[in-house]
Amino acid sequence: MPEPVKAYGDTRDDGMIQLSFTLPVPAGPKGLEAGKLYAAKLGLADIRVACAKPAGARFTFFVVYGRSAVAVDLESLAGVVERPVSMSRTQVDAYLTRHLGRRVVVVGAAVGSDAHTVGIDAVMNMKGYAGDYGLERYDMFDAHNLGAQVAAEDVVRQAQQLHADAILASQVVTQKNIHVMQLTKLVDLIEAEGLRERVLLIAGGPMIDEKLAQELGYDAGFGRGTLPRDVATFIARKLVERRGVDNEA
Ligand code: B12
Repeated sequence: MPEPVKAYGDTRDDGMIQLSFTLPVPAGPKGLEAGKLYAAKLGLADIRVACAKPAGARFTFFVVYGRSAVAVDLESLAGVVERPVSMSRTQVDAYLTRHLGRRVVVVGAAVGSDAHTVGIDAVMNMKGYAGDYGLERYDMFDAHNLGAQVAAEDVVRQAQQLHADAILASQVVTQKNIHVMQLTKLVDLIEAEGLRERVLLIAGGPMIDEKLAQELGYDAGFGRGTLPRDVATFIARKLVERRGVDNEA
């Protein structure tokens, strides 16, 4: 049985971690002790303060190094889905050409009130993100980026008109659970229109993860740091897998 996992600083399992925080106390000897005490109450031992700098007149910013006894049991994460390594753009194009034999239609938007375009653009636009080209650049994707603040009804209408294989819904703002409401509205509409079995439904945004996406009835959720190739690979594999099932049926 695998050993529980602890943080690694200098030697394996030493539990050393570094964290930063700000306290509403002026920088100075009392502020420094307040920072150490705070770190101790968080459960750290062998505390060393690497930085205790004023952040304005009444606040102190701390960087603290210390030992944590906390360990994580990987066995408890058995239900978490590991995604296989993503294919490159050329590999995805070749895979789709070979196994699907047609272009994949994708419709994406920042849905509802969300005005943040950068995330959905990063995945879909030609230039892509972090050196990874977006879906528009793939030969085998027909990508339609509808932009931001697109009503769920319009996303569904476009998806129907274009016979979309996949819908990409971006949600960046999570205040008052607005993302949950907007993603739920979209999935409800798709189900009401009888489209759910026909489209892959993918949610994304910095606070979105696989667990939340699945709970809301989506096929996948992609969070911070997602590359276009991750999304392209998921869509390609899933569509080919579904086609295999259809052919067998
Ligand atoms: C730029 C920005 C804006 C710009 C947006 C301009 C634009 N055209 O997009 C403007 C000024 C308009 C703006 C407005 C607001 N913003 Co703003 N904004 C930001 C900021 C600084 C950067 C966001 C960004 O571009 N990130 C870069 C992209 C590449 O990252 P990403 O979105 O995470 O996308 C990646 C992944 O998440 C994923 N992904 C994202 N979407 C999707 C979709 C799919 C399908 C997939 C597969 C993957 C995927 O892939 C991407 C690439 O890896 C963030 C703070 C921050 N540093 O993150 C705040 C932030 C997102 N904004 C915030 C807020 C609160 C607002 C406002 C509500 C402020 C206000 N009170 O008016 C408004 C919202 C207006 C609205 N109706 O939505 C908060 C959100 C807090 C929360 N969780 O609710 C943040 C976090 C700032 C903060 N710390 O408070 N904002």
